Parts: sequence; structure tokens; C-alpha cells
Amino acid sequence: MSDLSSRVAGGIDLDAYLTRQRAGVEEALERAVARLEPRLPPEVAAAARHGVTSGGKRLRPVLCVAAYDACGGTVRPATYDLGAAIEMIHAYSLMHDDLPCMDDAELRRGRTTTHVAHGEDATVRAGIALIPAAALTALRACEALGCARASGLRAARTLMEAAGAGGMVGGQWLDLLGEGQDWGAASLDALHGCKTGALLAASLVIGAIAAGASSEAERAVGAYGRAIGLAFQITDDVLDATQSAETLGKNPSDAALAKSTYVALYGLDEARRRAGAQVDAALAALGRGGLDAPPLAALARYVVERRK
Ligand code: GRG
Repeated sequence: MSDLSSRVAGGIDLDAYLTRQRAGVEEALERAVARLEPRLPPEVAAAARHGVTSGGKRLRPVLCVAAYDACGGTVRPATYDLGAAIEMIHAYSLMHDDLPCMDDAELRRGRTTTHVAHGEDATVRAGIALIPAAALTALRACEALGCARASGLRAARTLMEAAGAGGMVGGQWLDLLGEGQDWGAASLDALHGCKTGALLAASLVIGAIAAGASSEAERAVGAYGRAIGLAFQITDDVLDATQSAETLGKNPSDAALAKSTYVALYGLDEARRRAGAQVDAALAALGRGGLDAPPLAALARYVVERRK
């Protein structure tokens, strides 16, 4: 796909769409951090601000808002607050993942990592503070959107389940256990389905729940999310193996940490083909759910065509 056709994929100008959506997300993150800061010691507040407001693609909140829209919700500031709740979990996971006791990374999104800028103690504490703050942000956003109480609770529960031992934390644990070992395809899919896929899929499901989607539409965006989650991780491995630290905004780390990757398992060409097949599966899931959602179609392609 050419640059131009990929940018207007699915009939939308993806660059313009992302710019607009990210602006809404940044405002919502600013609201969330401003609410949390006064409750934290200054050095912890500074670390939380660094971790949450230091850029990134903002893919998870953008997907949440796109799913809300696709399922018939009227997008407004509280929709971005809901997306921001998910990004707060993502931000804490990166802050902790970069710590010396984990990946020991000094660069993320082209900036110094939070512990380099604000110290390890403050980073650990800020990360922990972000977890309940995210759950509260989701509950408040659902209330502001006029969701039924049960839907708000289900959205917050979906977020915490995806973040927890059965999702991101469990996947991270498997990843740490797997350093230096050769994983087969099924184990690698299971690991990344938890570590990366669970939060990505939850982003969409939470958007659908808040919009009051039918169970068919909710299932469809969940299936779309799991497929793009896998496509995202395969692409991450391809980028880690092929792109410079300057392009990525972080140091490639898979080889240094002796991690099992899709590139090691399949080779570059087959890994790229498999990522593309997952995009097709994601688009088919939308079709099955009767969702005509050009932004979601364009975002699925973006996941495999991104450069960082
Ligand atoms: C110690 C077991 C244990 C858990 C602690 C640290 C942690 C919890 C979880 C880490 C999970 C993790 C690092 C997941 C990686 C997800 C991922 C692919 C991140 C990169 O996402 P992008 O590309 O990043 O969306 P940007 O920078 O664009 O936001």
C-alpha cells in the first residue's frame, strides 16, 4: 500500500484523524494528572506527570474512542476521559517496565525514562498510584457519559481484568520467565495475547460497553482487538529487528534480552505476512458484527504500517 493510499485507508485521512483524536486524549490525560497530582508528594506527582504526558502513539485511547463512536455513542470529552483511563494503565506499565530491575531502559519515546528523570522510588510509587486512579477515571467517565451503573462497573472491571494477572501483568511475568528460552508459536501467542493483546482488546470492548453496544457488536470489537493485538506485537518484533533507536525513540532490546520473538520464529517476511493476515481477520470481525467503521479499518492497517 502506498503512503497516500494508506493515509486515506478506509475512506478517512488517517493522519488528520489521529491528530484530532490525540488532541482529545492529551486534554483528557492532562485532566487526569491534574486531579491526581495534589494527592501525591511532589516528587511522585512529577514522576506521574512525566510517565503519563510524555507522548506515545496513544493507540489504546484512540481505539476506545473509535469503538465508542462505531457502536453509536456520541463522542464528547468524557469519552476521551474513558480512553485516558486505559492509557494510565499503559503508562504505568511502561514506567515500571523501564526500571533497572526490569528492562533497565534509559530512553522511551525519544525522551529519558521516568526513573532516569525522577528516580526509582518516585517512579515505582507513581506507577502504583496510577492503577487505582485509572479505575476511578473509568468509573467517573462512564458516569459522565450517562452509562447505566452496571455498565460503568463492567467497563472498570474489564480494564482491571485486562491489566491484571490474567492479562498484562500475567503476560509480563511469562515474558520475564521466557528470557533466554525458545518459545513455540502457541506459547508466544498466549504470552502476547496477555501482555499486549488484553489491554488493546479491552480498549475496544470498554468503548463498546460505554456506548451501550449490542452483545454482537461488543463481541466483534473484542475479536477485532485480539487480532490487531497480535498484529501489533508481530510488528513490534519486526520494528525491533529492523529500525534504529532514533526511529523507535527507544533502544531495540529483544536481541539483548535474548527474547523469543516472531521474527526469530518465522523470519522477517513470514512475520510481516502473518501480521497482515491478522489485519484481515480484524476487518472480517468488524464485518461479521455489522460494524461499518472506517476509522477502525484504517487503524487496523496503521498497526502494521507504523514505523515506531
Ligand atoms: C513485574 C510481572 C510484573 C508486572 C508489572 C511492568 C508491567 C507490570 C507490565 C509491562 C507490560 C508491558 C511492558 C507491555 C508492553 C506493551 C507494549 C507493546 C508497549 C509499547 O506500546 P506502544 O507501542 O507504546 O503503544 P507507545 O509509546 O506508543 O505508547
